[in-house]
Amino acid sequence: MHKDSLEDCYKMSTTRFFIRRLPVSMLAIFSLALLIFGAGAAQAASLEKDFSSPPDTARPHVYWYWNNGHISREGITADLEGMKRAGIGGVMIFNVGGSFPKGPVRCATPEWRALVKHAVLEAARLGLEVNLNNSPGGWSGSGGPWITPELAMQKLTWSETRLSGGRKIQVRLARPPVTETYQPEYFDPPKPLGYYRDIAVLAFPTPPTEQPQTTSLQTALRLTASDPKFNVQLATDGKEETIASLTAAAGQPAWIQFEAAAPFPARTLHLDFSPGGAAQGGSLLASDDGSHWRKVRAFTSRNGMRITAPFEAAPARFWKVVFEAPGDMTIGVSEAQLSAAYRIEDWTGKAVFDMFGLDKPLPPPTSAKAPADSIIPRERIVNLTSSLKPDGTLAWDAPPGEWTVIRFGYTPTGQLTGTTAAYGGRPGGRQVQPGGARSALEIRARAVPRRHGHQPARAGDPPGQL
Ligand SMILES: [Ca+2]
Repeated sequence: MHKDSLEDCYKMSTTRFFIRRLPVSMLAIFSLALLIFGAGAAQAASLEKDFSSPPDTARPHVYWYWNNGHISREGITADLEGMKRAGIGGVMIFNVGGSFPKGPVRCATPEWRALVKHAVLEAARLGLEVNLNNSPGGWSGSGGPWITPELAMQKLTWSETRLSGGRKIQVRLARPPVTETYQPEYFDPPKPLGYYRDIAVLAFPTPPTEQPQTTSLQTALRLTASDPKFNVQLATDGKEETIASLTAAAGQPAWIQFEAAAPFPARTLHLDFSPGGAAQGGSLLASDDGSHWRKVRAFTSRNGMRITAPFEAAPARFWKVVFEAPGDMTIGVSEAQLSAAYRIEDWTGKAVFDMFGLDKPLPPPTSAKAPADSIIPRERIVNLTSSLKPDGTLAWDAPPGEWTVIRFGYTPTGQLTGTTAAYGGRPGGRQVQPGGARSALEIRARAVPRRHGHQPARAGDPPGQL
């Protein structure tokens, strides 16, 4: 639009012209005057009145924690009457467990439901609103005792079997590691679980670095450490729960060392740490004589749990892991292994098998650097799933060569929701995969009376499912 016609347009309306040219402060005064001397006078009076005596719709709501079954009719009434006196407008009932010892009323029992009903009716009497968190057990909207093992959150698990081909094979494949127990409630002893289902059986030619002649060299490595009290057995027994403590001498670095009788073609360093006992990082060094060292690579503990660090280096007789750690810190080594097999850097983190460190960036993919003899061509992978019998026996006419057979399955993670309030006489809460949430919501819906909030309850009201 042309400038002149734009001006004309403004002049067509005196008010608009006036307003457009007013400074902002003048506009504010003009608006305020309208508010005070017009209809705003009544509004101001109402605002003052509502401020001194707020309507129910403006009153605050609060969380109302029911601490692990410590609830009673008298307590509920006293709480609600106290909140009413304090000006509270409504509550959200939130059952929690956590570190509270169990109280007399267990969550989701008929007794508990009767108390929820009592709370809702008492709130209605007092003109308070009631909301319920969408799970009976605290932050456990995704799980509870109604979740059976097959609905629980699962993880992949597998076992490996090495065998020589060129013959008809009949072998029992080991059942992969399974979550055998879980602890359903805070103070309860563990209960059996042991749920497992097969997914697939795959076979592939065993890479040369993982064949017996190499793995036997790996097994023969001698492990020593800077700390004479370091328990080598605990660091090499294959169990995460057994831990070897490594304490540095004052002013000296802590280290462990692998020694071979002949140059060993190492390709991956594996370290597992105890919870809270991880080194911040460190370096891997190699030597031919145990005196003159060359640096192979550095590593850092991204998640404080585990390190899988591949590298390319010439075979050497001595391999030393030097840890970075504060001088007074004791490192807890669950497992330490130097392997001739190549593994992808931090593969357990990339597969989300590690609980921690997910907020930190993963190392870049290194598969492009993988040695050619460690790569398994897709076309060499044989699917043997249909040859697995229910008892775990595999019948296979195996082609010549060394083979690795992997039996994949799944088992519950064993993780529980928290802070789960105690449940009455049921197997206990398990976290679930999506789909189980519907069950949680159904349980919740059944607990809510059909009449609540400001609607006063009357004799003969439908009681819902309480
Ligand atoms: Ca161990």
